[in-house]
Amino acid sequence: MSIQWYPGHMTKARKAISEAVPTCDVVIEVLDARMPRSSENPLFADIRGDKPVLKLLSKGDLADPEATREWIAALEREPAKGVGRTVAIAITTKKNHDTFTRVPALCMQMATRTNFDKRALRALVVGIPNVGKSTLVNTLMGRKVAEVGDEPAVTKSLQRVILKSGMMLSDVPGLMWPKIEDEGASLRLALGGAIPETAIDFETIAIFACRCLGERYPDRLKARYKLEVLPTNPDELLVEIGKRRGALRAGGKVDIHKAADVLVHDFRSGALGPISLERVADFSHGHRR
Ligand SMILES: Nc1nc2c(ncn2[C@@H]2O[C@H](COP(=O)(O)OP(=O)(O)OP(=O)(O)O)[C@@H](O)[C@H]2O)c(=O)[nH]1
Ligand SMILES: [Mg+2]
Repeated sequence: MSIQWYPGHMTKARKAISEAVPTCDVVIEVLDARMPRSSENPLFADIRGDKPVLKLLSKGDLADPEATREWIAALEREPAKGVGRTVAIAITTKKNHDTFTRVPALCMQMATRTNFDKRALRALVVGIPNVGKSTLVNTLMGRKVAEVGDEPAVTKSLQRVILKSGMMLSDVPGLMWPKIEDEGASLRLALGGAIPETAIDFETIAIFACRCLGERYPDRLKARYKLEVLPTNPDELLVEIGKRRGALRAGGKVDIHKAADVLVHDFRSGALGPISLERVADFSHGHRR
């Protein structure tokens, strides 16, 4: 299964991003801390060329802290294309003050342009849809200037803002790539909320969640849904979750769509606790899940 979801505004966004890169000092690439690898759009490496890149693992509160530490170390080990090195940090709206102070300071350190007032540097915020780019721009501005929403493709065009410090930030629409070939990556992105329900069926996402979380975080599922034994079959697990959470149709039969809704929303909201769908080790030694 591969996913094709590339709405028209993304073609325009890709062009706008490519045009904005030459005049920016730093590219801030926002990744989803729960799935840093799948949320890394392969187009960005080409588009940004050799501009310094600050990788922000967003939604840090929703990810497993140990996995996030491993990812930061792994991302920082990756060779940078241009001058300097790749810098990665985790951010979360639970610690806005940290983001507010650390991100501009890192951008200033990373900028390579000489003979200019570093307070006036220009940063371009890129990333996949729904990863938290506009939220970041609002945090750095200290007030709401960009539309934010819990669904992909909220931002439809490039928006420039100037921080109090003089730094210019560009918020851009989330960008996907035309065809996501990797099935696991597609499902993780959909579970995380980067791909809309219109492009991938909710039940497929929930069955994937049952399989993936059943393997990685069985105790969380047991605790949340008060299950003593976890069915190993993902379809059966979803039925059990439906029963436990009262996702029933008239007559008492489990409503699978409602059960899927419960599980996916529990994951996205953090009700299952901090969860990482990808670990660095999954991608080493030629092992890819
Ligand atoms: N739990 C949690 N949610 C976050 C965090 N940052 C952003 N969000 C939520 O993620 C959702 C998407 O945020 P946006 O800032 O609109 O994402 P975006 O990357 O601009 O999305 P597009 O414009 O669609 O590309 C919103 O519901 C935010 O509240 C975070 O650190 N923690
Ligand atoms: Mg946005």
